Amino acid sequence: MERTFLMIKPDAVQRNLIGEIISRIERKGLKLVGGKLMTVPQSLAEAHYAEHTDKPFYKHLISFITSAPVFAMVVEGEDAVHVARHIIGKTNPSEATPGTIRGDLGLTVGRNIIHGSDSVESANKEINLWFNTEELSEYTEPREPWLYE
Ligand code: DAT
Ligand code: MG
Repeated sequence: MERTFLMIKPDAVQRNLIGEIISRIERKGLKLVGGKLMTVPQSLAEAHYAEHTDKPFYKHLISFITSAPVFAMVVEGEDAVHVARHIIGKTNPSEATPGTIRGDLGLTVGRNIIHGSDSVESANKEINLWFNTEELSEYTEPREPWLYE
């Protein structure tokens, strides 16, 4: 089983879309193993988006992500990193396919609803950055035999 890091961004929290988004993740079959509403400290925002330091949108990105609470999550499932990115959709919501989270709920790249780790390597890094091990739960769901062969 694979784990990935997801973060519902301030725009979606302010638009009361937490329930809608978690519902999609649950219905897909991914298992929530950690979740918390939090205001992101500057240092965490900078560490999380370190790869984008040199981008022209970096400053806006940091001020946006620290502007209001986010809902951070760890989800688990077969191929979870890829599956989550797939249901999230393309970075720019205006190009994201309808049916995806960004395609259905977003309009612009600077307000694109949710973050999802882009590889197993970054998922592991991001999970460690955002969560302590005691904040993550290991448990079995009764639906599992109906999700996996
Ligand atoms: P993703 O979030 O799909 O992994 P990314 O890692 O390339 O996309 O960029 C991180 C975030 O930065 C993205 O979710 C929104 C913002 N961003 C990316 N490209 C942008 C652009 N051209 N203008 C404004 N913001 C941008
Ligand atoms: Mg990214």
